[in-house]
Amino acid sequence: MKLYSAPQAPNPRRVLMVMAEKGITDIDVINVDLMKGDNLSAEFRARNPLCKVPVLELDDGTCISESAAIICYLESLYPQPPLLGSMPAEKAIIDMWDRRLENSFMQPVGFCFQHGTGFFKDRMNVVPAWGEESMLQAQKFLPVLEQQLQQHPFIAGEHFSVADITALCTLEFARVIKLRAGDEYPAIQRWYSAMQQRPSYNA
Ligand SMILES: N[C@@H](CCC(=O)N[C@@H](CS)C(=O)NCC(=O)O)C(=O)O
Repeated sequence: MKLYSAPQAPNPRRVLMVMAEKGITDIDVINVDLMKGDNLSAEFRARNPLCKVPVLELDDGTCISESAAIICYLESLYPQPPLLGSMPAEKAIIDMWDRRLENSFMQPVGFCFQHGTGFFKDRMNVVPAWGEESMLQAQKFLPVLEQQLQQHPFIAGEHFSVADITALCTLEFARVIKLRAGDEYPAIQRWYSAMQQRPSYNA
């Protein structure tokens, strides 16, 4: 299998961290140059019509995009350690947090980056006011995360899960928009220190 990835991009990093947590070493990682627009080529578009990384290409040529879908596939192939939960309620709570993180944190951080910096202005309409609004939306999520982490060691509860990976990749990427969880968020800081100790942190 091949994983089309990009250095420093938060969504491919989610998949790379899952691979590291599960000890998956038999997937070739191919870096795509997003800045040069290699993901906009006809060849890449055939793998993902939305022209985004990550994409997992199976040995028969089937292409799976969307980080959550790729992670779900990897969890089926490599069930240990479980990152999507084992019991029905646990699975649902992990999925709930992962969706909250994608919709209410990663997406506004991404919009703020795109509309605030104009990084991809060659391929989209940049609306600076939308960037500002997205920053406010992303900021609103930090107290939600803080409250959850005051009550639990990990985002979805008592165990490390894919939700921690999505949160970490988003929080670190949020530096580009100068959004940080400062001293007013002690539980997030405690959790973040623990995340940095995991071997997958450097994936
Ligand atoms: N919903 C997708 C989002 C993928 C995405 O936005 N990827 C970014 C990198 S993190 C990308 O490929 N950007 C390149 C571009 O927009 O041209 C997922 O979960 O994988």
